[in-house]
Amino acid sequence: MTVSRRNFLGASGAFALISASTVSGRTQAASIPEAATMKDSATQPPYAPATGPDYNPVVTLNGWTLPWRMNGDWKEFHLVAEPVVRELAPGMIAHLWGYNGQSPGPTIEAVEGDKVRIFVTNKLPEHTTIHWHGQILPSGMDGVGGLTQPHIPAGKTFVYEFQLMKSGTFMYHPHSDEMVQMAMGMMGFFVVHPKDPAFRRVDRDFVFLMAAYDIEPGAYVPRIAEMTNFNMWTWNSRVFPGIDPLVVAKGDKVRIRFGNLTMTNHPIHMHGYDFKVSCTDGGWVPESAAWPEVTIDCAVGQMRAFDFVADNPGDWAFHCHKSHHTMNAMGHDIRTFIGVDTKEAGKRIRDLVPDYMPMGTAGMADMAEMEMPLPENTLPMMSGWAQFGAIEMGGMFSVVKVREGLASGDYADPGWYQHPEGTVAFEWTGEARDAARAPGTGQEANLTVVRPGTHQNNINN
Ligand SMILES: [Cu+2]
Repeated sequence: MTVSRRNFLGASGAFALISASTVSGRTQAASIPEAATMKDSATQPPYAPATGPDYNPVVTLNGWTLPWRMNGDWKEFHLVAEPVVRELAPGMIAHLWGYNGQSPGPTIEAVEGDKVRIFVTNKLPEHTTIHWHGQILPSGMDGVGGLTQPHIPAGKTFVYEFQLMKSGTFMYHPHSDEMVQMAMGMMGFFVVHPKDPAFRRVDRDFVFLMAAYDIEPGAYVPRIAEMTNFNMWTWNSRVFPGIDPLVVAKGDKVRIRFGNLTMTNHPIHMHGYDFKVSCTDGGWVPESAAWPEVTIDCAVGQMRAFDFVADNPGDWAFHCHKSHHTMNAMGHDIRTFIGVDTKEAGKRIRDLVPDYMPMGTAGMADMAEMEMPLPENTLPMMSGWAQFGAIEMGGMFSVVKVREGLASGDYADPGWYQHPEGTVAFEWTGEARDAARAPGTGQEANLTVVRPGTHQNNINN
């Protein structure tokens, strides 16, 4: 973090002596807190509270939490709306709009009952506002440009003040030229921790927002008028293999929270577990009312959190279940050639286009392994490697890595899972099944299953 917490709080402590807490918000607001900024797109360590009630801070996937200062009994934050450069994954950057150096903006974390004062400085070329999605607050603090406040002109700073009425999972985004500003990446997470630190407490708490961009290969700026045909499906403005793994210690209670600011729904699926929705942007789901799922559909404008106990170690795929949302840009426009004899067609097309190479006649998997020449600043449709080969994914995909013996607070990538002997799918090397079947009897012959490195099983069907 570019602002050390000690300096930040030290400065605010000095200021608090001068300004009595009885002074009205407007007078206190005369001094603007420093706006921390982040240059890095790696997941930053959780930001533990040094003052106020205890809570377990969240981990923002490929993101960070905004530092604050206390000013009397107000918790003060400073967001700067501005153009940013965001790496979507190694090999591709995007010129977006965001907050404090990144898209999405930093996560805001506070506690139920806190009085928050949020300074918003507009360094965009046009006006903006911020809407605090899901918060119960005075109408004039709701951030709807024209309706509840004047738009914040370029170059100006506005102040939002409200008390956090309930704990839960929220977000912030502009309510001002929304189509452009959200298509450009303006959004952030807002977590309000319960006053009672024991309430629904978990050991690890991950958050991310979903955003979709349409960025042509070789381009840097999203097409802001696009409504359906997006080609970059992101979690926190990152795509696989640029999304960090979610690292979890075996036995941890884990929460994963996400919100959807794209233009379509995302069925979010995690392997290896069942889990329950614990929280929405409307509040906590009573434990007695939660039902088991392995996929949670998150509609546009919604937020969902699910909880599970990490008792099943492994490398567990975690992704949107729309298969086109686990792909990146290059190759989206490819035609279907499965089953087509492209030899003749290919020859004829090469007369016109010398480098032409028909692809995908047996599926598209070969594309993931091929080192295709790419235009500048884009990403292949499917990529990523693991211990057994190409993962053939992109977009909204990551891996939940559940490991034994991780220290609490250790989020470092532990590498690939070391599977216990005899627990990996393996090639069957016995006789061909059709030949072994006695014709006409309906009886199946003995099948010999050889587990690599272990023993031999005779399965008698
Ligand atoms: Cu999706």
